Amino acid sequence: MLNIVLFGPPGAGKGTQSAMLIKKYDLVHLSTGELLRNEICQNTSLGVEAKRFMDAGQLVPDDVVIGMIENKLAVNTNANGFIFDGFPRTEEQAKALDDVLNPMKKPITAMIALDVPHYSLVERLLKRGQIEGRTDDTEEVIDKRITEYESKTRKVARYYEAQNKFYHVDGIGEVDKIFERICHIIDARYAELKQQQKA
Ligand code: B4P
Repeated sequence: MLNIVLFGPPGAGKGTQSAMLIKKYDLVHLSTGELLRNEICQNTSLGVEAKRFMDAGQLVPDDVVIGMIENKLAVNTNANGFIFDGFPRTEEQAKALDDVLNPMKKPITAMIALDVPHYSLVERLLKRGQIEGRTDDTEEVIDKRITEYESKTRKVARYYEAQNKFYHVDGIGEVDKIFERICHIIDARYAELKQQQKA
């Protein structure tokens, strides 16, 4: 089973790469951003609450996001594995994820971070804002989202580093090239785990 956490600041390309990875490895895509936007579209009470935070560039409270992920894991018990896109974004979320996966003997395989400099993030997100009209892709909100990432999310990498599961790739360049870099890490990690199982 492959359980991959795709990590990086807003606009790093997590969603873009996840869409390709789920096809290649036959995994289930769990994007908390997408799940939250679906709730907003359907005007649910969860969506109304989440929108306030998202439009302010803030993280949605942990209990809301953790509950959503637990529900999705519970209805996908036969999956080959998952791509966690945009989750976990806090240490509490990372611990909650381990608390669900470890007892099932389906631990996180690797966290792969996409390294993208600040100016490229802003450029990409402003461009997406013009094309898709996402209300959180405005200059002011993008700044807040990146600040929120630096203060609350970046440290999640250390959580996986402590478990020897942290990897990172250059997230600049053609989408296909970045995809190759990520696949290289996943394939090597998978082979390593297979060796360990045999030993
Ligand atoms: P997300 O939906 O996760 O959005 P994201 O971080 O902006 O995007 P991502 O990194 O996936 O970038 P993408 O591939 O789209 O989060 C939105 C909000 O939801 C958060 O701010 C927060 O409020 C809330 N939220 C979500 N999860 C949460 C959690 N766990 N806890 C609390 N709150 C949570 O790429 C961006 C753009 O770059 C695209 O237009 C793409 O086409 C372009 N691009 C991608 N790769 C490129 C490349 N190689 N070169 C050039 N452009 C590229």
